[in-house]
Parts: sequence; structure tokens; C-alpha cells
Amino acid sequence: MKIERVTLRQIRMPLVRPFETSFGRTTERHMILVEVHAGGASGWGEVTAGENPFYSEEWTASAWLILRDYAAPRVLNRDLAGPEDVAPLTSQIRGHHMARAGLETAAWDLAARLEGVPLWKKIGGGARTEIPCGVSIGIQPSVEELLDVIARELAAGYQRIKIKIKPGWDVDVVRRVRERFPSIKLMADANSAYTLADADHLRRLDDYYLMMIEQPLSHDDIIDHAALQARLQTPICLDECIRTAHHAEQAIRLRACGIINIKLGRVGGFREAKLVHDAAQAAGVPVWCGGMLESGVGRAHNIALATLPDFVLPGDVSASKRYWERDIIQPPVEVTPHGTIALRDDPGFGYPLDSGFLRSITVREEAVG
Ligand code: OSB
Ligand code: MG
Repeated sequence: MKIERVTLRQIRMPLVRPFETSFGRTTERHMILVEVHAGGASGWGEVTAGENPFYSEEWTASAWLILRDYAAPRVLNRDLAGPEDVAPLTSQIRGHHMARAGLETAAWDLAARLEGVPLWKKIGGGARTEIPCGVSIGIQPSVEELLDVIARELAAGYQRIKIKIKPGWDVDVVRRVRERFPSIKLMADANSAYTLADADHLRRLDDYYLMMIEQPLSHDDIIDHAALQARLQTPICLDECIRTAHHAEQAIRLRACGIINIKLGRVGGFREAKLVHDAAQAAGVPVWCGGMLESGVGRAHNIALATLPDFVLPGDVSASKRYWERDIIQPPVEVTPHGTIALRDDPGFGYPLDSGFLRSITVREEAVG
């Protein structure tokens, strides 16, 4: 496989409703789609970076430059034995995993299409034919509104509810959710809003038998998470902290978490995501697939990833219509009444692109090579 050309496209997609976390509020996504061309075929990937460097150091504009000036030139016109060769070729770049993953995941999609197989098969997945789905619910204007949103998502069939927390919107909110929904699978994601000095406060969450608390402490601090986990009954799930399989191994060894959220972008693509998965599986640590408010392309890649065997917990991958009036794939991602996404057997990521609509929301485009 030889990638002859890379096309970068930045698209603009307003969310159907704003999404608020401890680090900020998103009303409109600006994402980069990466198309890689080889032998008359092409594969697609998505850069999941945010509009600002608040979840991690990357944002849409930085990813564009990394892809154009560093990542794409390193893989163009090279003889690749397969898509697993892409990540090592860009590993000289420090950080910028989401930019690198846009290219890497596109190469996996291309390889699957060249072989005429679904992406889930190409990555070695297929452990299940339906993906269990949860939802991630942003910070709401009031607890009443949050309870209404949760009721609506449960009625739609979603198997697990994740709420976002931050100082001032945490223990009392969780208590009221539990009073109203005593037996649902419930978890809370803090996106690094606390420090170890908040350990006593966070310990109050143990009263509400959450499945897990996600990334309570700093985005780059595994050690303090280990100290916090020793004081909590509720399992800690790490998101921001786990950027490589080595981080996963260290976090597990230090008992900093009992669960890992795997995001393709955060770890740099399928190759590293599979290694994180394997490290967690070997240690008996369950994983689930996180989300970054993706368009249909990134969403479909997440679905493929979630067919690896250790993805036993419902993830944050949900229906297109929760995010978009109109998605760039047709049909959009749909969720069954029992809260699952059924796998598709089309080659590659499995959903036809709506190219006319895609063109209409493209704000810049550039070919490399
Ligand atoms: O921490 O999981 C997170 C969205 C943007 C950035 C970080 C996170 C999230 C989500 C939303 O929780 C997941 C989704 O619905 O795509
Ligand atoms: Mg998270």
C-alpha cells in the first residue's frame, strides 16, 4: 500500500444542543477529515481535537498544521506493509496524537477498503455484533433539566448514563439523580476539575454506587489518581491521562484506575488503541470507547474499535441525531430500542458518505502530495 495523496478538509457542524463540561462549552464543532488516496481508492479519518486547547493541548488549527507540514509528508509515497506502519512513521512528532490519529485511522479505512472487508474485521475486532451504548450528558442549567434529559435518554434505550461534574455541580447533583433513578448504570466525568485536596469531598460520591468516576484529577497526573483511588471505593476510570499503552500499564501497576476509557484520537489511532486494549485486557481491566462529539466518520471508527473483546462496558458512542441535524454519513448512526448499535458489513468504516452535504459544510480544503 502506497499513499499517493492526502486531502485535508475542515468542516463546520453546529451541535443540535450545546455540550458543557468542566473545561468549557461547545456549540459548534470544527473538525478535520483526512482522506488518503492509493490505487484509485481512498480512506477516511477524523481529527477529534476540540476547537480550543482545553481538553488537551491540541485544537483544530494546530492539527491542520501538524498534518500538512509533519504527518502527511512522512507517510506519502512510502511502501507500507499495512496501516500498522503509519503510526511509527509519525512517532517522531511529540504529542499531537489526535492529528496523527486522523491520518492513521484513514489508512486503516483505506486498507480495509482495498481488501473489501469491514474496518472492524481489519482491526481484528468482531467480538460482538452490537455495541452497547451509553450517553454523555453535559452540565445543564438546572438539576430538573438534567433529570428530564436523563429520563429521555433512558426512554430511548441507552444502557448507561454519564453526567459531567465540576466543583459546585457534583455531589448534590449525583444524589438527586440517584434519588430519582435508584438502579440505573450511572457514572460521573470531571474532566480533571479537582485536585487531591478534594479527596474528602469526592469520597462522598461513594454513597451513590457509581459505576466509576472518570478523570477527577489533572490530565497528566497518574500518581495522584493512585493516591485518590486508595481512598475511594468507586473505581476511577482514566481518560485524559492515558495517551499510550505504556501509560495504561503504569496506571494499572500503580492502581490508579480500575477502568480505562479508550479514545482513538487521544492515543494516536488504532495501532496504539489496540495496544492499550491488550494491556488492559491482560490485567483484567475493562475498557470502553469514549467519544469526542464526532461526525459520522469518527463515530463509525469508534464503532469498529468497540468490537474488540475487552470493550465490555457501554461507551459514549451514541446516535448521530443526538449531535447533528444532519450527519455527513447516510444513513446516520442509529441506536436500537435496547441501546445498541448494530455492526454493518460494508467495506471500510461501513457508512456511505453524503459527499454533497460534506462539500456544503467544508470551510477549507488542501491536498498534500
Ligand atoms: O471527557 O469524555 C470526555 C466530549 C468532548 C471532550 C471530552 C469528553 C467528551 C464527552 C462526550 O464526554 C462524548 C460524546 O458524546 O461524544
Ligand atoms: Mg472523559
